[in-house]
Amino acid sequence: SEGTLTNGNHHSTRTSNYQALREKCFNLYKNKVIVVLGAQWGDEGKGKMVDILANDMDVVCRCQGGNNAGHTVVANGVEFDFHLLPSGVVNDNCTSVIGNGCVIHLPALFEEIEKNEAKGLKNLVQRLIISDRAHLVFDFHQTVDGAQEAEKGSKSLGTTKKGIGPCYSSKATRNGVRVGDLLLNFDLFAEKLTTIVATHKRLFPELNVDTATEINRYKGFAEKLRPYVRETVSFLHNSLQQNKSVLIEGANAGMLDIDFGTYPYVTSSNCSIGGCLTGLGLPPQTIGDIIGVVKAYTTRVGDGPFPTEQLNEVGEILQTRGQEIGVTTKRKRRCGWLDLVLLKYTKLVNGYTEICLTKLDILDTFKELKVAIGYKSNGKLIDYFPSTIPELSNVEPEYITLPGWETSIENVREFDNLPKRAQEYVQYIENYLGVPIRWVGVGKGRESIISIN
Ligand code: 2SA
Ligand code: GDP
Ligand code: MG
Repeated sequence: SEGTLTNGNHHSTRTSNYQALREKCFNLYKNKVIVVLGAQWGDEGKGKMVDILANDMDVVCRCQGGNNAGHTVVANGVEFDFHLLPSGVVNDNCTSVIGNGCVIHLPALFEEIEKNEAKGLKNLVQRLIISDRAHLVFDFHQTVDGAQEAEKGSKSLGTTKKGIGPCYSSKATRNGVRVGDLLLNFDLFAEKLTTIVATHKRLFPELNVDTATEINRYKGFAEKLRPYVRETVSFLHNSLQQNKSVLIEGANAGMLDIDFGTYPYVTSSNCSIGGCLTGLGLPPQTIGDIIGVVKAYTTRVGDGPFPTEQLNEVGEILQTRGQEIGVTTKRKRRCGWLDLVLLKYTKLVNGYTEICLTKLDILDTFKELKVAIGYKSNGKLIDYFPSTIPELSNVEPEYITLPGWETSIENVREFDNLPKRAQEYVQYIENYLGVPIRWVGVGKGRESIISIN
């Protein structure tokens, strides 16, 4: 009878519908989203990778973090440093999206827009879209960030003091103020701001906020912001439906992820693949290539364990040759040997399909290179990445020593033209991780890249 699956005809119709629809659900859109993620502790050179790919992209999105990030792009000899703006803004044909998972300090956003317009980037208002669901970072969040760091003293996290943690805290306690709140009903916005300031004043009695002045200031910001804001979930899905190419630029990195990083020495967002989905409203079927950006050695800015750190001449050479200085805070970055144990772990979480290996040129002068290929904990090799600070702080890295190439590679553009020993270094990483290395960076500029395929 009607509606039962035993009826021959009906059964076949139902089956073919089911299969066709299921197929459609698996293959939502023709184009898949490309993702660029930091594979270590940040500053791997994501900005440069995004800039190279953005040439062929219609849309470039940020999905998490705020202006704690610092992404450098050197395009046609001009150096840009982006903090909240997606690095895709360098490309005139790209639309840039700041997604719902991001946190925005409006004064810094306007400053960044103005600074880059002065450097020659045109018409940002026509090609920058900001999610109405993104949360606002207020000045008091930044003050609280600094106060919490000061309170921790020698146990501080080494944050950028951009208010990232306190803002994501407000979001999680559901006291946060979103971009949409500022634009829709200003009285309601003022009420929310008053409440959140009062809450913070109770927690931090020394906090000095002139709420009335702040409300007034935001009245001006609201009108300045309005032309950029829209609902971004439908925008992105419509773009994909129209076969537009979309790229996600991860900020910070896997080891700074609030769940998978070296907690509590992490940032306050998911900087791994999960953040791409939650920070933009994309289902997993939309994700295609996941590019892990790996620096040819390891750096970390901020506090927390770092098993392959070299507090010696090696670390100093890496720091100076690599110009390892924070883009946002100008802090010197801590430096050490490449850590493949760490990379294997972030590969598990992120599922890289390709790797971009950056800054290989920085290793040009070394006679020998060490690479960590195992961790010993309490004298035994372990087959997992430690999840606690005490265990990670006490692991003993096991190193392999590879010969250096001791010659400049900055002008090489073909993999086969790299010195044999440099090829072997790259090959070793690829074999260990089982992920193809598709690009090798040999200098700062857009052109300083070797593409392998
Ligand atoms: P926060 O400010 O709450 O996100 O800090 C928490 C930890 O996350 C680290 N963090 C970073 N690590 C590397 N690069 C970042 N961006 C800037 C850069 C950093 C800078 O590109 O150089 O200029 O110092 C970044 N942002 C956050 C931070 O050091 C803490 O360990
Ligand atoms: P991001 O946060 O991952 O975008 O990286 P940052 O911009 O914070 O730091 C990377 C630094 O390395 C920047 O100064 C880049 O210009 C530079 N860089 C990127 N790739 C290479 C490379 O292959 N060689 C050299 N020498 N510098 C590079
Ligand atoms: Mg950076």
